[in-house]
Amino acid sequence: MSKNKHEAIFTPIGLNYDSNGRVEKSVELPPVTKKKHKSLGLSDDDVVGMFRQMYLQRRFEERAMQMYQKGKFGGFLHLYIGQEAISTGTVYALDDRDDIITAYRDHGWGLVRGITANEGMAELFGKATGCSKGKGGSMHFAKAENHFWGGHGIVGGHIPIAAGLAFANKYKGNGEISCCFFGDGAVDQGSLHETLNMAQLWKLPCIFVVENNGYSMGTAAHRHTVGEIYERANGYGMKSAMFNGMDAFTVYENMKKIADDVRENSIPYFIEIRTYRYRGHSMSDPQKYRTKQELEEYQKTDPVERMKTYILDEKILKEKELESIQEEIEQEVLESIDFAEKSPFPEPEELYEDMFAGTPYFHDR
Ligand SMILES: Cc1ncc(C[n+]2csc(CCOP(=O)(O)OP(=O)(O)O)c2C)c(N)n1
Ligand SMILES: [Mg+2]
Repeated sequence: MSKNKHEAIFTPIGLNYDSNGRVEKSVELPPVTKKKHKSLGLSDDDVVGMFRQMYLQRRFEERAMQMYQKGKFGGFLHLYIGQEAISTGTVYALDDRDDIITAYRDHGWGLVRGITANEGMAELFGKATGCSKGKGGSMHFAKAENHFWGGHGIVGGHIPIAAGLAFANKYKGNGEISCCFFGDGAVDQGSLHETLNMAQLWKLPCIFVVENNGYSMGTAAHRHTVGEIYERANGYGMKSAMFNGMDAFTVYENMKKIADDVRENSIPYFIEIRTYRYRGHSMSDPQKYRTKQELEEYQKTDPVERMKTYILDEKILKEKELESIQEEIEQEVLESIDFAEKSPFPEPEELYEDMFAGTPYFHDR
């Protein structure tokens, strides 16, 4: 049977090569900033701190993956590997008291917002010493005292909560803003559009950020959504931006400017940050929907390697010093595995604690 045009478009798998033999990519990355760290207002220490953070997120997840494969814990495990410049650049651009909320690809966000490797690994292992007392697992990292509100499993489900956080901040007049991260797979969920409408109507100081990593499970972004994602904002008269998420400086530069605007003028903002996830959607993904060549194309722009090269080129640290930081982080992660293994599971009674169901409203009826 001859293939017609439509069959080619709707092929269930296989983003291969286009007719010119080029690797067909699921998302196009815009250029990165040309500015150096000092002109962005970052000190040498900030740059080293950013590297530390990205490397911690990377090694934590690589080890978590090994532990999962060894059967040390079960459930889902969605890795953030490849996207670390977004969490890192953002947290450096925001104030520590600004609220952050994200979806289930949340380990990197938790770590950069102060969850320790111990607390994170213990949470994966389901132990009582975990950041959510072992009752949340991979998808529900949280640290409310650091204004990190999790870790949410329902696609688009946390977007209205971000508006609620922004509403609370505006109501209290505390000058804090909220920042909500979700995937390209969430952009057509009704919850996003209902929230954008209210956010614009009430001028809520909230930044809505799509981490467009090219895929929603196994479906490439350009096969599951029409038009340009950041242009969704136009329908609501909301300000928008789109930029490269494989470079921490680019994320920092843009997020800082946007956060200042949102804070100063109490307005919402809609952003698409383009990035790429190196690993499968979750651990059970055979990744038949993409080619090895496509993955390799993006790995050439790896955020961790890019930062390492920058630090050496700018002579911020010597190679030996960088290596010892890496070694330190490696140890921190290995120790977290030990900590998680030795920690106790929560007691059965703890199942009834930290529950939202205990409101008088439900009990009295
Ligand atoms: C409402 C809802 N529908 C479907 C799912 C199943 N599901 C889990 S993750 C996912 C894909 C989301 O992709 P994206 O938003 O791009 O995030 P990414 O995994 O790329 O970070 C889907 C469909 C879900 N969790 N919630
Ligand atoms: Mg995605």
